Amino acid sequence: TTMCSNKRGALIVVEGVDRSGKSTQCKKLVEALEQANFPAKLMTFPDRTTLTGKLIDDYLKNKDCKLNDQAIHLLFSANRWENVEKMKSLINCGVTLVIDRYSYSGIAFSAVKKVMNLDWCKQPENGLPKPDLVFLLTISLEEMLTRPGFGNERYENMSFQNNVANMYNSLCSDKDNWVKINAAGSIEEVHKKLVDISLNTIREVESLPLKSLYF
Ligand code: ADP
Ligand code: 2DT
Ligand code: MG
Repeated sequence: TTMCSNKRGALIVVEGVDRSGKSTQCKKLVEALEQANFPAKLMTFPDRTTLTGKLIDDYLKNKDCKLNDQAIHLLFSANRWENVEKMKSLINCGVTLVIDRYSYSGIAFSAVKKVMNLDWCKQPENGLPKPDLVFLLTISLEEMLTRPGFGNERYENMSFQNNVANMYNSLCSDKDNWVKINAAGSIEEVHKKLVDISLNTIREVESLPLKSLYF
């Protein structure tokens, strides 16, 4: 086994609707943490590079792909499960993972379809590494429309995103490891908040065991 740091890294997730700034902020957060001498790595879900990720990519791009709502839900979850060993070994070696979308995207995007109930959507996520901190970037749909527009992927439309925003809010309620951030501020304003809160969490959890997610 490889020798690694006695302090573990934190598992930090960034969630939010389309164009709330997740990808921009995740990248800047990793850079800032590394600058501050905290090893950090960016991860993104879906991880489109793996076998399940390629199926998911086809699905999101509306390619000829016959996956039903249940099957794609489980593939998104499998796409996280196949990364668990990698995630745990990085965290246990002291690397903070900053993750662009995680189980909450999985639950929210599937549950709003009203095909499977919320509880069904949560089940495959049980047992995954539990985030120490979840940032929910909030933005009004009007503000979101001022940013560069929807692409051609599935789910990129206003009514779907509005339902997802409501679902995120209900997933967030009374969870102490969630922090809502007003994402309408400038990129730098939002970034400063994320860095401050992340550094506190990294210090808080460095000697605590990584938990598992249970809904
Ligand atoms: P997401 O990953 O949540 O979809 P992105 O980080 O890709 O969002 O940002 C979407 C677009 O909005 C990009 O063009 C980005 O440059 C811009 N953007 C991100 N954050 C802000 C901000 N705070 N203010 C204005 N524009 C922003
Ligand atoms: P972006 O690459 O723009 O983030 O879009 N999604 C994501 C799900 O439906 N389930 C999931 O488990 C995850 C992680 C959200 C990715 C799209 O995939 C959706 C938008
Ligand atoms: Mg993004």
